[in-house]
Amino acid sequence: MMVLSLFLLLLLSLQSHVTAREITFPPVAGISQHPVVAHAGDEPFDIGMSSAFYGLTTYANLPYVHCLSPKDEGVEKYDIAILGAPFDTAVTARPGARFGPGGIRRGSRRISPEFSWDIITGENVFLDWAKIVDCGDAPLTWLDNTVALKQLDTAHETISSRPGNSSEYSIPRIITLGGDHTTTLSALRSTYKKWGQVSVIHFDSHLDTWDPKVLGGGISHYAGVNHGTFLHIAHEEGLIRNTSIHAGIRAPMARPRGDLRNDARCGFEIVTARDIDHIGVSGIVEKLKKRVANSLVYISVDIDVLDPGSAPGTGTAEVGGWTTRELLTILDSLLGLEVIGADVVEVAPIYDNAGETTVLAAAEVVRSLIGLMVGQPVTST
Ligand SMILES: *[C@@H]1O[C@H](CO)[C@@H](O)[C@H](O)[C@H]1NC(C)=O
Ligand SMILES: *[C@@H]1O[C@H](CO)[C@@H](O)[C@H](O)[C@H]1NC(C)=O
Ligand SMILES: [Mn+2]
Repeated sequence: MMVLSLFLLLLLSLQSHVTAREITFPPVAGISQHPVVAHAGDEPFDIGMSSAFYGLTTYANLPYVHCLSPKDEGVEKYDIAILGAPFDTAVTARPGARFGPGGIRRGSRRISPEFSWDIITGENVFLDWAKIVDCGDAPLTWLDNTVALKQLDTAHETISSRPGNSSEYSIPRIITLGGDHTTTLSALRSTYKKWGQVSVIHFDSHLDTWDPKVLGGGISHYAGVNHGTFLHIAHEEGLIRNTSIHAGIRAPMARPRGDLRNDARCGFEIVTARDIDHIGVSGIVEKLKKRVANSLVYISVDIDVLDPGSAPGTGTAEVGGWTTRELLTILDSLLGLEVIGADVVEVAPIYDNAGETTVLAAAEVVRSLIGLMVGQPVTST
């Protein structure tokens, strides 16, 4: 009898514990506006952060939208679209960036839109006026680079041809998660169709304006289209303005004068990695802003602009680069530029470390790029 009543008492206390913490799940993965709510007695409270590990992995737990659907009906509207470009068959050093989009999303898992008020600016880029979604990855073949780039051209065009959610944008902006740097060529082809020529701010340790004759093209035309020549090709195709600029350059050249002559011909000025030691972050920001003043801007961030200590997970690492903090301050200081497209490329998680240093950095760079897009005064469509 004694044992039985003890048992009943235990059962009763367990039961009351369960009813005191009734948990409801958000109706969709991607938590914006759908926090996980628990009830302690009569008081509901928002568990909030716990939902960062809920459902499938999208960038910063943003909602997934099937932006590449061939139909318009049923596709949710958006203002800023995250698009993965899993492509790495046009690299000159180590491959692996086809896993970059997945890596960057994994690096962003902890970010939850509700818990993203910036301690410096007081803003929350996710809960501003723009509707931001993750479109998943574009389907790209790994067997034929020409076909893969055409697939990516089509993906960019499809996504930017849908109407914006807000009246601020009639053309949605895309932030591409690379993928090797060749993928930027597709993005620039698509921005050219929508906006005409844009100025490029190109964060990289390498010039990437190599003449295909110098880098790969001696083999075949096909081989000449690669992650070290795409800016040369973008210039030849008339996609970019001659007011473009590199930032963070330090890698060796193939020819002492020819490479630089060709780089200037392609419309670029150069800020080297070591300039930061002489003119500081603010001097660099000033140069970048001055160069692209009064034009639409595309920002391309090759993660190898960072020092390998800050981003080991990349194919063509070069020592002597910037720290993550320096890059983020430079990016955030570009607020006010009219950024119509952006990317973070060359993230190769297989060379990353157990602490996921590179993908965490890349995820934060994406957040800065979103900040530039939502924070700017919009003067064009
Ligand atoms: C998207 O558009 C709808 C309808 O205009 C609006 O109610 C909603 O607030 C917008 N979403 C965001 C996140 O701006
Ligand atoms: C860009 O090209 C225009 C016209 O082709 C020229 O007038 C201008 O000086 C060039 N700007 C730079 C920075 O090279
Ligand atoms: Mn590059």
